Amino acid sequence: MFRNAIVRPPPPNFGDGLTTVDLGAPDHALALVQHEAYCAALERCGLALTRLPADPRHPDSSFVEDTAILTDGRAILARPGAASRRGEIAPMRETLATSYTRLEAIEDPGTLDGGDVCEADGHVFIGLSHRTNEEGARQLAAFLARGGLTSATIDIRAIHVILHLKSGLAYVGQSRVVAIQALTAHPALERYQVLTVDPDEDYAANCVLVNDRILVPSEHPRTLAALEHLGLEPIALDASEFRKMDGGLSCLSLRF
Ligand code: CIR
Repeated sequence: MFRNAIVRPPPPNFGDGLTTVDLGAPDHALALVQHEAYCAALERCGLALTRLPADPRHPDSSFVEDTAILTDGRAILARPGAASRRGEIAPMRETLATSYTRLEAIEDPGTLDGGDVCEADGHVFIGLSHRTNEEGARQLAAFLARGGLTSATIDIRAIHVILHLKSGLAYVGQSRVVAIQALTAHPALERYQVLTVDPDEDYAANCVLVNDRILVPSEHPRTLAALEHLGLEPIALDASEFRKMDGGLSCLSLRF
């Protein structure tokens, strides 16, 4: 059960952030509207929000999920694979210090983005990506093991349609995952019921289970219907402006 979330709105220079997609420049005013709707949805799911101020020093800083990994009572600061995002960690350390007595951190030469970490009821999938390296994954696995959690790595470096593991994989409870086709047959998912998204709807694999609701990007009707079929209650949210910067719904909050 999540009770809290940390969010940070996109700064005016949000379009100067990193992106690999060619969807045009994001509209900042619209991104703010979409971010506010996202925050309202989290509140509807029962979460209390810590709203951090926009940080123009770091254009990608609205993607707070990448800065830390939060499990029951434990927190570890990430070490982003992109050098331009490393400065996002110190402010997050201060924020998390108000909720966590002990903070650990991924150390050099490890790199790890929170978007590569997918928790599934006590078991954690760690993506090896162009952002998260083997050393970062090893450090995280050791940290998780100390808290009684198991983990497995999933190498996504050859899957060019996703930036992070969670761009293509979501845990939706009761041993069920939503995944893009390229991940469906991965041995790490053997024991799970896999709902494969239609290739036209890859972006919807980044959906977010928040207590008894699930956040889904709008305009992905087949995924939405499939989730409803599983008995889940979706909240559809437009994330078009974040998508232009390679971001999805999960990236926009740290939930704990
Ligand atoms: C980046 O490239 O780091 C940002 N523009 C997007 C990060 C998206 N985060 C995520 O998928 N967890």
